[in-house]
Amino acid sequence: MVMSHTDYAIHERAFKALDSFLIEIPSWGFANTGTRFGKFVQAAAASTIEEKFADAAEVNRLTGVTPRLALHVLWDLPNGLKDVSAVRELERRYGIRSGSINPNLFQDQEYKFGSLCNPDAAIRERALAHVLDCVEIGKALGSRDVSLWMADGSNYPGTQSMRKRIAWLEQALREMHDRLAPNQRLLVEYKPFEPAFYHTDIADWGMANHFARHAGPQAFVLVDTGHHYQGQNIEQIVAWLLHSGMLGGFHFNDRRYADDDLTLGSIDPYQIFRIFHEIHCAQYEGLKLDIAYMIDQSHNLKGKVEAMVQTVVTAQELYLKAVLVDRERLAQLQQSCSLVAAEELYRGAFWTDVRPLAREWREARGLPADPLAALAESGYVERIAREREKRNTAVSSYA
Ligand code: LRH
Ligand code: MN
Repeated sequence: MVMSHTDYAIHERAFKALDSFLIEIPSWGFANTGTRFGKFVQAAAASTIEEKFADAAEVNRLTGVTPRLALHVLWDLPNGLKDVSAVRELERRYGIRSGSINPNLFQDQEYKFGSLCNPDAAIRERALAHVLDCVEIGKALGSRDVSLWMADGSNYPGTQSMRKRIAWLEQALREMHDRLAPNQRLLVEYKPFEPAFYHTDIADWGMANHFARHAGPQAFVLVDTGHHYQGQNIEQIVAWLLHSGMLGGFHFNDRRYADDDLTLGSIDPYQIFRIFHEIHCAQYEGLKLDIAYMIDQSHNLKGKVEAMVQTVVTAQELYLKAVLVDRERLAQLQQSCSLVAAEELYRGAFWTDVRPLAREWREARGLPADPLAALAESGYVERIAREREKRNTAVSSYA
């Protein structure tokens, strides 16, 4: 089939985009997770760091775009720096590199009233020691990003000084920043509420932006798509962070209500398309970007490896749809305020079925055309379920 010049240009643009699109997967996405109302155990779930690397390797074998695994320190390196050599061994054995290092400042009992924002200076010190350990773990593993989310906040008005907590956190993040190696970055993740339900110390992009700027030039903002109030224009926040050079990365997931951590594109695929459009426009207009694309989901009901493969494929497809927008033509229509024509061009790309193009790219790169079908044919999930089911038994109730 002879391709027209336009088709050829689109084909080249699509292949170039898919070649550059890598997405990091979370170790915790393979583990048995639940809600406060319970956890439905899956026989195939990963409960050791080795099993998480094995599952990540399977996802990368099938998709070719997930060479890095995000690690959550207390869950994956419970002994901190002492676990680094074991993780390096797993990296070699499974061909998967360690990705972002996620400190855990929300699990320990002493963090009841906060960690880096706790009124008790000794508790703040211990929290700071943990994040500084995470910086050292990142250096030892050659990971670039230390990705910080804090549950810190309060549940009742008048019970905490929000301004004192701002000052304590500014100080701690500055000390953390100053410990970073030249190639490391600190990503500051915001979240409006949960588990705190009156105030959260890093509640929105403005606060995260302030703390990142105050910490230093290697600190940036991380946008978790599930961490926004209903009706918030997330792609506008992304446009602002692109404009100010403060966009460090994403935690992709989907939601109907709050931080539901559902699989990407399952509720509002158009949301992710609108975000990718802002990024492609910025690149098209010459902005030098360094964005960490990461998945942050908890697969409470779907099969965990299946859900991860489905999510990666969906992310590729939405990234590709946004690449197809004719930016030159759109800029003209925006300039002439040709609203309907601009919207039809923009939305037209979203309506485009890019799955044949994505399949073609996979075949050209020696990858399974349909990763989900290849996973089913591989028998991988059935095999790990047999190997792991004895360890994956039912859990105790919430209360
Ligand atoms: C908090 C969050 C954070 C992770 C956790 C697993 O809601 O998004 O990024 O540490 O989920
Ligand atoms: Mn997150």
